[in-house]
Amino acid sequence: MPKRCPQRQRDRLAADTAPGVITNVAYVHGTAPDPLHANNTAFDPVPVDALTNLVLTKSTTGANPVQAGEGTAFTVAVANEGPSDARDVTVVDTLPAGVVLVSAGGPGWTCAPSGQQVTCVRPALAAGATAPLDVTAEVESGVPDGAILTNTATVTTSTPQTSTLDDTDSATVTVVAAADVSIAKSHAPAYDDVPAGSQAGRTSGGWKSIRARFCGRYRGSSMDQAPL
Ligand SMILES: [Ca+2]
Ligand SMILES: [Ca+2]
Repeated sequence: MPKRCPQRQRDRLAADTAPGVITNVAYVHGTAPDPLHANNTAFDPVPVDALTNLVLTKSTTGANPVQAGEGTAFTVAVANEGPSDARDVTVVDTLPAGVVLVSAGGPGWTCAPSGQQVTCVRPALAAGATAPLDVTAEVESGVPDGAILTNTATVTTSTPQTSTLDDTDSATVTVVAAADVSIAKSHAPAYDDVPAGSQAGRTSGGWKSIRARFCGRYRGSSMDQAPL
């Protein structure tokens, strides 16, 4: 009866090990004559499953409050808590009405806008790594003062997760409507040097031009005329 000598060995699989089956092979040989070599090798197939947990965090990194008609920025951070690498990682960022996408991107991400959404993908995210994603946008000039706009992003992966409750996060910006209003007045040269106390402008039917210019956030009339 041959003497058995059990041995234990623990190995850690690499985080990027693809799901499937790996086979552990052990071989033994000795110096003494062995009449049967067929039993000197053992195979142990081990099924491998990938498991991960992505956590998405969204924050406002641009102007907040932001003036209507101006830009702001958001950052999305996707962290992989492991233990496995996450594959086919996709972030969908949805901008609220009144906000127009300017740009989106980050190292390792490929982004494509579609309407109020921008979809960013990457083939994998290593366990323990964090992948930032920057989104810049402009608030439309007609958004009313005091409006609170919410930007929401969600991450998905083809790798099974331990939790999907932390896959979505939102960030808000408060809108401040402001207008840089200026006005310039002028009169026709014929009414230069009008004597004090006269109403030359009014009795002659002349017109005074009043130009009002609204710079920036509000759309309005740029010129108005009124009789003296
Ligand atoms: Ca043998
Ligand atoms: Ca998750």
